[in-house]
Amino acid sequence: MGGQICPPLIMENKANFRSGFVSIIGRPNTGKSTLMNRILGEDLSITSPKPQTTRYAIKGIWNTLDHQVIFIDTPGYLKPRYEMQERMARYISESFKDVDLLLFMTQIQSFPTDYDLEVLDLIKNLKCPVIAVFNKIDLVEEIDRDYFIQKLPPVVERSHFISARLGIGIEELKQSIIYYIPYHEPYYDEDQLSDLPMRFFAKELIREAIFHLFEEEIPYATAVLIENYKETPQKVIVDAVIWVERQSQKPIIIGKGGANLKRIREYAQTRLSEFLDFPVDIHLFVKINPNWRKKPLALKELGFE
Ligand SMILES: Nc1nc2c(ncn2[C@@H]2O[C@H](COP(=O)(O)OP(=O)(O)OP(=O)(O)O)[C@@H](O)[C@H]2O)c(=O)[nH]1
Ligand SMILES: [Mg+2]
Repeated sequence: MGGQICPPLIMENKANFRSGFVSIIGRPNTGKSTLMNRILGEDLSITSPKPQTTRYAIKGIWNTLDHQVIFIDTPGYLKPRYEMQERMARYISESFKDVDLLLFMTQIQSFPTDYDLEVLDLIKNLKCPVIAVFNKIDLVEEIDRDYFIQKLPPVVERSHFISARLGIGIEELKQSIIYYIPYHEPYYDEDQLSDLPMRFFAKELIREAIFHLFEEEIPYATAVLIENYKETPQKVIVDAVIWVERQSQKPIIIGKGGANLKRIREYAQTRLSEFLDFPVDIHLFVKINPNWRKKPLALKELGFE
């Protein structure tokens, strides 16, 4: 291992190959993760109707014979209120660096909000090209495209009007994205969908279950840690701990006779085994970690450096 993998013949064939990085940014809940999943054709990044579903910058890799585009799906930008949000904000600005293209994502039915304007202000002096993506066009009757386009700063080179959920306008957007990707050999293995390990997806699917099954504060007050991820010939075994912030949240997560915990487990188990195409057993434990969102050590354990 560790030697040169590509023989020269393959490199020659790849003279016209394009590869590069695209960051998707925008306020929470506009459909960034839905768009990335739509382009990849896989539910890689978790989505939910609640804002701030994505907590980490998630790389998704779109491979074809001619190109490899690495998307960075970022958490929706919010003003930092907690230590965690501050780290998320840092993540987002990190994700602007060294990308070949930025997708500024918003939703058409409420553009521009103050958040949109803040994000646009953040990127107005960037060196890399920016495409504006107006999502959720399925929710409006008519679109006066010029009205929206004239509100964008000059750094935005193109605009697309799409529905990530219904798959409208996606082909044209893909073409625009490729236009900005430079000629370069692939950065990752071409059969790879992400740079993240499987235990990360296990964790994210448990979080997605919590986002879908609980209202209000609970999804934001919980974190998931994978303590053990084991692949056996028969199945994958995952032991995960769900952190809650307060004593009172523990019975809510567990539910009557363990009913809620069972629903989380079944949801995540089904999704993960679909994703892996392999049987999965998930075991869940609930622990109280008071105010973990404000604790640097706890956040470090969750992977927020
Ligand atoms: N009607 C409609 N809903 C959409 C569309 N795209 C996404 N959604 C919904 O919008 C909600 C938010 O989508 P996400 O993809 O999680 O949004 P996000 O921008 O990644 O959100 P954060 O990770 O919280 O920043 C989900 O309920 C999606 O199903 C669309 O084109 N039309
Ligand atoms: Mg997201």
